[in-house]
Amino acid sequence: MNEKHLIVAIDDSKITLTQLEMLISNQRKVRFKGFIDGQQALLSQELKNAAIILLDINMPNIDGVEMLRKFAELKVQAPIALLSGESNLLVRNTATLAQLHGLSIISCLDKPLSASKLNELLRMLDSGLKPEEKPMLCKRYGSDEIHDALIRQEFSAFFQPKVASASGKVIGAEVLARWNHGDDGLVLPSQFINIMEDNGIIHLLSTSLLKQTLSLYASNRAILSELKFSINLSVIELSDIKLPEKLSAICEDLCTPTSNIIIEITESLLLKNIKQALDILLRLKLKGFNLSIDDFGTGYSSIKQLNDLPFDELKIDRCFVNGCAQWENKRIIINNTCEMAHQLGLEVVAEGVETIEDLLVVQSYGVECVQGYYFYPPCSPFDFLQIIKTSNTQVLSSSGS
Ligand code: G
Ligand code: G
Ligand code: MN
Repeated sequence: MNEKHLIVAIDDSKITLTQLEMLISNQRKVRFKGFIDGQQALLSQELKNAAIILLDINMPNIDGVEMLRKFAELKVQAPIALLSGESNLLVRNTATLAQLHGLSIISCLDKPLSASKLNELLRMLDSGLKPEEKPMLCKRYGSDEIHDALIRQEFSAFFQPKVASASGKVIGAEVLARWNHGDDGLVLPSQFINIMEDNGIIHLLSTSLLKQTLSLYASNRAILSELKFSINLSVIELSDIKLPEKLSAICEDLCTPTSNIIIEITESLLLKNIKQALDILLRLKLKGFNLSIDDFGTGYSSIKQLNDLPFDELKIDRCFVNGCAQWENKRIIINNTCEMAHQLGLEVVAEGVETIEDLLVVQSYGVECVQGYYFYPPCSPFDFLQIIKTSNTQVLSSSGS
């Protein structure tokens, strides 16, 4: 089996392809395939096997914009780096379009590509594409299978540490569901959350994860008592008028203050049934829970509308955070969101911080808390406890010296 990463480049300039081929031939862990014609690339097997696709935007027969549309139709998974002769608004807007297509744009590169830029790209390839984080996109699970797995308690809570922007201290964690599937290994939420929602069983998952989190907390109070745990609730669960009582009863049973729990609700759909949502959110607040608005910026609500809802925290979606050092339009959105959120008394969390450059940008806008692969990925309860044991003593000893 060939273990080398395959880099595919599509560019109508033969010089560019030759130059890329020469640069890449110096690398041990990668191989290269260049296409001078987009149509040929679309029909090729290489496109499916690519680890990265380098795509020229300006091509005569089939241009980069059309290529991206075809990539989406073919469900191309590989991250894409856009190549262009000049970096301008057109490249940025093309990247936005690709994201709307659900494609992942990792970079925009000026031509000619330098060896250092290429190395940066290869480093991203090594760090960003961990196989355990790659969803198994082909397999679909049935609702009965998922329901049985819930009863067998095959879903477990993973924890992604949240870090205080100013001190670097771990101040909490987001609880993320993982399915320990007997045959398929660790299955990610994108393969079961929607099905659970459609079949009215999502509350079973939330309850199970809340109980697992509270048990972990109760047995490790000495190191966890100061931390806040964020649980994701589906908007669908806000149709259960008894939700606040149910969740607070679970906290009481496991002797954990509700003030240690943050409830995250995604922005999209939230405003559909505002009357009922507000009733439930207000009573969750009265019972002591903290409320967070998740994936902010991806739905249709304005921050003004959200002001009517009793939220404590706003999480800026990772599509704005990721690459904000590079993209001015992302920085403008983050800056404005932070400003308004702070005026409304909300704390801001930046999700999906992967690089030091993006971290510095969000810090400069006064984001209180950050979450992302730059610090920690989602991890098992065991790994999470190890992190807490080591990280916070490190912060203490470095701040004390
Ligand atoms: O964990 P991942 O890394 O893949 O999470 C993907 C998405 O699934 C996130 O948007 C997250 O909000 C959602 N998700 C993860 N765990 C849960 C859960 O327990 N309940 C709900 N409703 N959504 C979850
Ligand atoms: O609920 P929400 O959509 O916010 O869930 C967080 C999701 O983001 C999870 O799927 C988690 O695995 C993922 N995630 C966390 N940190 C990063 C990161 O730095 N980069 C990327 N690409 N995803 C991340
Ligand atoms: Mn979340």
